[in-house]
Amino acid sequence: MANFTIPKFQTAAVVDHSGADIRIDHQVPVKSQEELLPGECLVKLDCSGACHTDLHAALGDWPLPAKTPLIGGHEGVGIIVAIGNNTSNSPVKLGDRVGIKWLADSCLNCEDCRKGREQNCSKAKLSGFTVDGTFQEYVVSFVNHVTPIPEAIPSDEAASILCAGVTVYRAIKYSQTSPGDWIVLPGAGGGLGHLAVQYARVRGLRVIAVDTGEAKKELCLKLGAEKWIDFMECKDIVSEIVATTSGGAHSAVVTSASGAGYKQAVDYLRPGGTLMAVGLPGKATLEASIWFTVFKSISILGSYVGNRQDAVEAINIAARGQVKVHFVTRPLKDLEDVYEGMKAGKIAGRIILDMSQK
Ligand code: 8ID
Ligand code: ZN
Repeated sequence: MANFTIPKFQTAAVVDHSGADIRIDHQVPVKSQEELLPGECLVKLDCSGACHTDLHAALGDWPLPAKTPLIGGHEGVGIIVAIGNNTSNSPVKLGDRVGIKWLADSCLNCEDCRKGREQNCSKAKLSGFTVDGTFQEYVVSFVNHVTPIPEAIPSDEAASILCAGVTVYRAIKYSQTSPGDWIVLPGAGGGLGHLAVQYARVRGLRVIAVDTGEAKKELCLKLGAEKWIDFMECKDIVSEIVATTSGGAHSAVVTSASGAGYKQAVDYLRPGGTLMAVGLPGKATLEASIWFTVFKSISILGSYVGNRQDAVEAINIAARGQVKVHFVTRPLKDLEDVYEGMKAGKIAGRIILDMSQK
């Protein structure tokens, strides 16, 4: 059996209270093997993606508060170096390379879990929100929910599939679309959005990417979007989409981090169209004409990360090379600066934090 040396202390990026700057702490305790509870595993992380959700958690701008002090992060990949004593029927073993997702754990026995909506389990533990996440060298996670990473995909390429990828994969899966249909992606140049462009193409959908700036435009068109709309420049997004799609899009998957991305979605969908709400602005409300929602038979659905099966499906598509995360690698200590870039909307694709560069 593999034997790993586990240090007593490690480096982590800590948020002391909501709205505080990131503090890099080199003396954060690491749980020893004996301290792990049954079902828990310790993962030595190679890297972690930085999701806009981590920024919401650090700012405390959601209706639900995160734990504090908080170690954020929920797109981690690493090796299992310890498993709690008395863990039974573990689907993973020491030395396995696994991914850590937003949904760190769920009970697997309640109605939500049994129906495959594990993310809605009332006992769910959330990485980087209700339990410490992947912005540290060693994270405690749970054997039943970590995702085995196929050999074909390197850790840095796999990381953002674990939140951004899974989330948009599932949203598109339930978007009630068929090959050849039009899908609008507000937020297309961001972390979730640029993967949505690719998962949509894998399903044979025709993509209208909505976002802003040259870098995001170039990225979206390179990834297979058929049409680009800059939301800062376009005067009439509804007419533009209705004209391009000869009568309205079949679906919109909104991954914008602001409420503005949701505006007009019901207006540019064709009858029978589906709005998938994914982006999570904390205080915005969805304004839609009830009359036209009914008259056009529009579906409005919330889509929240994915279950274990969605994760396996999303990572397998990426491991086959059909979807690729566009990313820049930075050291963990740059996290505060990464958040500044995210606030300013300057990041096309994702930033991956390399845990070996402290
Ligand atoms: O399970 C879920 N539903 C889930 C999972 C993971 C993340 C939801 N999220 C949420 C995040 O909490 C965040 O609110 O999805 C949102 C997007 O996360 P992200 O992709 O990690 O954020 P980003 O990389 O900053 O991308 C957001 C993009 O939205 C664009 C920005 O320019 C950026 O490229 N955008 C904005 I802000 N306003 C827009 C608008 N009006 C817009 N694009 C089009 N129209
Ligand atoms: Zn996320």
